Amino acid sequence: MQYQPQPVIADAPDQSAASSLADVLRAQICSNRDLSFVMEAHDALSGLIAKRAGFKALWASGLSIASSLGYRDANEASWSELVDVVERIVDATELPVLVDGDGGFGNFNNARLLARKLCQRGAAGLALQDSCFPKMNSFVGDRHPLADIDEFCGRLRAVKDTVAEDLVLVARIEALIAGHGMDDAILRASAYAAAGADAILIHSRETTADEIFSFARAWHNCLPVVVVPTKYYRTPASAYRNAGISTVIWANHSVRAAIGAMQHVCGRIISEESVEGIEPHIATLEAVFELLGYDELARAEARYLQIR
Ligand code: SPV
Ligand code: MG
Repeated sequence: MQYQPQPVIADAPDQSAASSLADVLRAQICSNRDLSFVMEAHDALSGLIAKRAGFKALWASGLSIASSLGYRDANEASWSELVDVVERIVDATELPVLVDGDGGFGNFNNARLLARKLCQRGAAGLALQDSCFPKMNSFVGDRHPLADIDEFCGRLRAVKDTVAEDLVLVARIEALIAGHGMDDAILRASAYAAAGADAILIHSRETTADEIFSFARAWHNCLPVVVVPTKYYRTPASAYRNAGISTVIWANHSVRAAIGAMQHVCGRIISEESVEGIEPHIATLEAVFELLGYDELARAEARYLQIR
């Protein structure tokens, strides 16, 4: 039988796009000209849903990933579990993913190892926060010991020396969470900028964005500012634009939506002993197959399975 060359695969992933995800993320986060929005993902499915909704970048949230793995957001999940999840999010979505790396899982050495592994798995950025290991979620309790400034700068420099421009490095300041006040937050921002951070994430547990805006005024956008409006969720996007904020991270809203929806459905099924009532309110199987690209598999089967 004569050999027939096969056409190239139309659905093959665009490798050239994958290699520049850090540049794409940098263009979003490090631009003060327009406000960017980054959406939480805790697995490939939530990443795909965010992509379909129109988000151009994802936040691999420590809280959300820990929750979906059944851990508390207190460094119970290991760095290798984190990078495994990140790899699936990147692979499925081909979007730039900014990874919540907590404090880097230890000292400078753990932080640079994490950064190298994240690069290998296709992450586009790493947010490192100035907390001690093990960290505790910023909204839990009042004990949030901060890292020494010079020690944390060592973590940032080690990451930068290891991955250079291949990862966007976001230095996250927990000074306001820890009750250290604005002067310490600004001091830390200056030190982290000098240590090589590409952007500053200033975190707050206040229910208004006032202290975030005070920080932005005092900081004068010396580096782009990233914010996480989890507690000050009533603040409109226009206020961030007016303050020159570069990026807003919606940090945990998909996992919280999923928890609410699953609790509701499980509750109804157990009380009604039937799934009839909830069927119109949940995703159809067709929607699941469409989201996960089963049509591509059907086309690939037609091309490769040689069914006669
Ligand atoms: C996360 O998403 O894990 C964060 C943001 O660090 S928050 O939980 O809001 O502190
Ligand atoms: Mg976190």
